[in-house]
Amino acid sequence: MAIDIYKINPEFRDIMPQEILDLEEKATWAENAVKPRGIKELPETKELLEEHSLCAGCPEAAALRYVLSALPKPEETIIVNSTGCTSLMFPHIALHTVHSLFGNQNAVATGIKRVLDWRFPDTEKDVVVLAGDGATVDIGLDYTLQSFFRQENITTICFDNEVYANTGGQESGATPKGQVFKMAPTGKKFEKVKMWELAVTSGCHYSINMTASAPKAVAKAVREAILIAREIGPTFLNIYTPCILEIGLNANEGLREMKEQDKERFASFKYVSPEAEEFLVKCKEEGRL
Ligand SMILES: Cc1ncc(C[n+]2csc(CCOP(=O)(O)OP(=O)(O)O)c2C)c(N)n1
Ligand code: SF4
Ligand SMILES: [Mg+2]
Repeated sequence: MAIDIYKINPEFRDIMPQEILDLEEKATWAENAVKPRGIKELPETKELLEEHSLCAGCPEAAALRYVLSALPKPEETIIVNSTGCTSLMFPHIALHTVHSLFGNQNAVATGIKRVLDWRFPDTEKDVVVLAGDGATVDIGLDYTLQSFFRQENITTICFDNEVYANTGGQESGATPKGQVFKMAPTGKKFEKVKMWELAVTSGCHYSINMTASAPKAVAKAVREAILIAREIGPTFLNIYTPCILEIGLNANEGLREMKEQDKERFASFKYVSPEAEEFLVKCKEEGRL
């Protein structure tokens, strides 16, 4: 039903730009897809995000394309964002998105998810939080953790670039010890907070730490996390999307940086609770994964 929102009124079809026509006909809406949506379909389809105003080569933009390609049901998904560089992409996403006050994203997502479940009891509505490390692991940490404690059925994705990038380079809880930024000249005084471990302690049923160097791995994690959040409870993904500007890299060097960090601070970590593990087996048998 929700796909109707994206259908063009026949009266206006002749004046619609090709861009919009493509969105209706060639985007991988779950209901249009002949095969399950995924990263492999990106080259042949109209993407839900094509333009953005981030710095050229910013890994956040690539990572968001992978995330969007993996949503099990984009037409029934609401993405809740917080202020930061990620929010520069949100006006360009062809989906329902909500921009929340900086740091409040998990509280806002909680309200949206609860109301949707009440209003549409027969439809699976996915609520996904997507925010930076400043919003998730620093100023908004309390709200993030409280949503895990309450076992809210939402997926939280942190684009961890280890800095407050959008405000010019302050340190966050996710900044590594000793790191100096333009607006943190004396160096970070304590270790990087391992949010993926905190997420497990705080009740998440699925928690991952990874970089966005491998598109298929990101897509798989997103899909699993969203399906688990629907049925079991909160899920968390921490994805390294380096701020090439703040660490002094060129536009073509983000991928190399992520690959290097695959073996360092972002060495693969994956936790799946026993209930979630059992559920994933069922999803595989049913062809949902
Ligand atoms: C309530 C509130 N506090 C502070 C700010 C200022 N602010 C805007 S973006 C930002 C930093 C965002 O950092 P992060 O969440 O890591 O995202 P990034 O820009 O690094 O992707 C801050 C502090 C704001 N807009 N609103
Ligand atoms: S400032 Fe950093 S995080 Fe923000 S768009 Fe530029 S490279 Fe990306
Ligand atoms: Mg950041």
